[in-house]
Parts: sequence; C-alpha cells; structure tokens
Amino acid sequence: MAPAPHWIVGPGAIGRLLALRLASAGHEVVMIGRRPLPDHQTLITPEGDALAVKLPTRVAPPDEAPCVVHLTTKAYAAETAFAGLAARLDAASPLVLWQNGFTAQPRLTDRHPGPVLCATTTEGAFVEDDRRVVHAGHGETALGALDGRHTELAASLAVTLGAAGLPTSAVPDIRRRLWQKLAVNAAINPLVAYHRVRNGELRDPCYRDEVEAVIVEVAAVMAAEGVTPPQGDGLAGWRALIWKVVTATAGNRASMLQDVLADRPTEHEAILGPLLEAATRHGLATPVLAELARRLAETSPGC
Ligand code: KPL
Repeated sequence: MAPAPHWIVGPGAIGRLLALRLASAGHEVVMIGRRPLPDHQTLITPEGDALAVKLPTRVAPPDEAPCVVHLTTKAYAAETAFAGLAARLDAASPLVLWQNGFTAQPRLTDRHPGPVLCATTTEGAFVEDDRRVVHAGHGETALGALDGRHTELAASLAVTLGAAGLPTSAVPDIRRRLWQKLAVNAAINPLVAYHRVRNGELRDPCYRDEVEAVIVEVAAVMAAEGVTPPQGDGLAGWRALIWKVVTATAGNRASMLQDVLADRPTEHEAILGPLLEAATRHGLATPVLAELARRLAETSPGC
C-alpha cells in the first residue's frame, strides 16, 4: 500500500515550494487548489538547479486519507479552505497552518478535532508561472502548537521537512514567533502597499516618521500582550528588528504590495486585525494602525 500523502492545500509560492520539495524527497504529495495546474512542475533552487517533478493537483480532496494536511492559503482564505476539507478529514489528521497574521491559527486550532501545528517560515519563494516556482533564498521554518502540545508530531515533521531541504525546528513558543512576524509585517506591509514602494524606500525621510509611529504602537501592543522581540527589549528591540528586516529586504516588493498591484485582496485583516483587537482589549490608543487598516480596507477588493 502506498504511504499516505501530504495534502498541500493552496498552491501559492510557499505551498508549491513545500509540495515540490517533499515530492523531490520521495514523499507522496497531492496539491489541492481551486484550478488544476500542469502535472509536471519545476522548482528552480537557490543554487540555480531545475528540479522537475510530476505532481498531481486536484480541485477536491482525494479519497485516500492524508498523513498531514498543510494549509498554505492566504490568511483570508484559510477558514473557507478548511471548511471545504473538514468533511474528508478524520479526527486524527494532523493539520499544519502556514498563514501570516494571527486570525486563522487560533480559530482553526479550536475547530479541528485533530492535532494542529502552526508554521512560520523565512524561506523565499515566488511563482514564475503555472509550471515553475523559484526557491529564491534559503530560510528557516519554525513549527509548534499554540498550546505547546503535539511536540512529537512537530519534531518528526521538522525532520521530514529538513530532509526535504527546508530546515525546520520544532519550537515551544510558536505563538510568540507568529506575533513577532506579525509585528514585522504590520510595520512594513501596510505602508509599502499604501505608498506603493519597495521595502527599502521606507528608510527615506518622507516615510521614516510614519514607520516610527507604527513601531511605537506595535511595541505598546506587544508589551501589553507579553510578547518580547527576538533580541533586545521593548521599543528598542522592536525598532532594531523592524529596521533590520527593512534593510535585509530593501529590494523586495512586499507580499501586500504585490497583492495591491495585482488587484487581489490583501492580508490586512489578519495582520492589523489582531493588533487592533488586542489594543482595544488593553485600552490602548492605536490611531496610526487604525488609519492604515481603514486605508487598506478601502483599497482591497475583498475576498
Ligand atoms: O514578509 C514579508 C512580506 O513581504 O510579506 C516582509 C518581511 C515584509 C518582506 O517583504
């Protein structure tokens, strides 16, 4: 009997990177998307090699049960995608959530009866066309359950992903890491999407003050939520992290800018929503974040 496949639901850049890396390492993989993709896919590695892989895409879940379901849709599409699968999943099927922000993760952790892990990654990938995905730069992935359970599952999946070329650590503090990524995304994505500039342009004097104002509000919400930056402390730690990422990704068109330019919905609710909700809960005023959310809601076409 063939081993149970990994289901990859949401064939965007990260979904296809995951699918092609796992399939190249000899795992059974099924991609599930809203439209079929060509069966023959190519992954261009950061070293410039072309890995050709035969990989079926389905528009509906297959009959055979998965070993793991990786939900790799955009944050705003995750709950609908999960609802389309739920009837085919048994209570033991592990679910891994790869979304940005912090909306889908707590909701789906509550809704799925089986083990739920969350992942956050710094792997760089983009879709060139329906047949080719570019693994643009190596990164790291962290994996864990919001409630700290399922440590053996996280450890074994980390080994599988690592052996497939995606170095992964099973971590006990995934909630903190998701909020750290959300803080970085909140300080960069809405501003570059609104001003339609590359990340590095935020260092220009005309945008700097706006970035600083966002960082001050983000740092206050993080402090109230008990989330610390990866290095340093408080406002200074968040400021150092955010400007470091701006510099490291200076040439990037951030994902939210790409969505705005392509007239797609943006992830502003998943990124700014949890911050605004936490600010209200803690009685903090966050007028700059609220204004960014308002502007993006006006420009985002909705999902
Ligand atoms: O993660 C990112 C994104 O584009 O969504 C950042 C860190 C902003 C890099 O572009």
